[in-house]
Amino acid sequence: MNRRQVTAMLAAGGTVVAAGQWIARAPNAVAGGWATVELVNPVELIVAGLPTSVDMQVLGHGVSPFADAGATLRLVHRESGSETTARAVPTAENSLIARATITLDEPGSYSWLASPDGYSSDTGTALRPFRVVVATTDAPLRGKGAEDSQEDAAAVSTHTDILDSAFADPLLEVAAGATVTWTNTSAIPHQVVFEDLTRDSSPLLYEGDSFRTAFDEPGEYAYYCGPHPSMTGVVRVGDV
Ligand SMILES: [Cu+2]
Repeated sequence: MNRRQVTAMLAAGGTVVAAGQWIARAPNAVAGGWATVELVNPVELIVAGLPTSVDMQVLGHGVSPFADAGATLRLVHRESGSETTARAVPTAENSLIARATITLDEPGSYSWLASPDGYSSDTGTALRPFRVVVATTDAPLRGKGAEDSQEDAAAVSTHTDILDSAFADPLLEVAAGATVTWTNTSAIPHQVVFEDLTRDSSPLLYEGDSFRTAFDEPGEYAYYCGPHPSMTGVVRVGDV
């Protein structure tokens, strides 16, 4: 199956072939279209054990806020893989803001997925990871650039595009240590969300935006587009 056929199939139905398998996804039900979740304020640090309110908006087609829309949040502690769930609910009738109160006791780094109402709880918009810290700690926080500095300049890098309704290379085979860069060449916002939430997902990528990440460990890394979960792909890492 070539790219054009995949694109046509997506337009017709909402299943896509990835790594030789047919994968069915729940349809997006928010007002019959697709939706993303955007935080009103970024979350960088949360203090362990302290209930923290987080405000967000559910955006139709990545743009228009829905009134009275909520979201289910899945928070994954990246070091242990343990999961916590929370609900974001509208702050008032006709409110464009949904608020969640989350309490996390385990310090460390967290990935989180916000699934707008109507999305299955295992798909949704991946939000930027944040850290949970103990209030009394003297330990310096790990700097934001730590991951960049570990990058091996000699590692192979691969580039691929995101099209209107498909990943241009749904199966990418790379050597261990390679860096993959996705660029959204479409006017439609897309996202690269790994099914393994302990991995970094991209923010929402607008036209021309790129996201890159390194794959050090051999294996198969399945991903999908947050707003359009029927768009899927796999990065196969190993000796190829
Ligand atoms: Cu998309």
